[in-house]
Amino acid sequence: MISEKMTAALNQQIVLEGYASFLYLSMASWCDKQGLEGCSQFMHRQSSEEWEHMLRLFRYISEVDGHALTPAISQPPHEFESVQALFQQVYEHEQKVTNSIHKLMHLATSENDYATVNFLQWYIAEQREEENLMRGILDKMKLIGDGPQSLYLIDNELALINKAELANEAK
Ligand code: OFO
Repeated sequence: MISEKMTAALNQQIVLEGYASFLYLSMASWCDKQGLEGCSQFMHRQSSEEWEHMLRLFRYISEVDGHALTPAISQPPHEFESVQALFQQVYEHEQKVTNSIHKLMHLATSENDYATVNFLQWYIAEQREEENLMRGILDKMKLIGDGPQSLYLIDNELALINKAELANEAK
């Protein structure tokens, strides 16, 4: 059976994943208002992914006889300085999630909770992929620059990345 300390820490992670889902949903809406359809679709997909990450934790806690708690999710910001600043914020949020997953892994290891260690491996791989994806997007934005056509090019680029991600998920 899972310890109370481990359960509480996993419930905290539920809050973080739920917040990520709401934050990305808010970003999708902002992008949509700017006419950035590709970016909006990308953020909608990211938001759904985060929701699934939250549910995965929820189901796991129940499976190991803990008590999964429905999180209180604070309202994310609705305004963003620019599309570049928005993606920088996504990257930073993903880094925060990665740190949190690493702390969970540390706790699970110190408690010899091998079931949770095994469960968390998936999140470690996922975070590595997510950080890599966001870094790639930020690098592309730097290459495109912020000239007059940049928003159009960035949006097209994000639509392509989104398409590739959807194809990956379908595999
Ligand atoms: Fe679930 O936080 Fe990223 O992927």
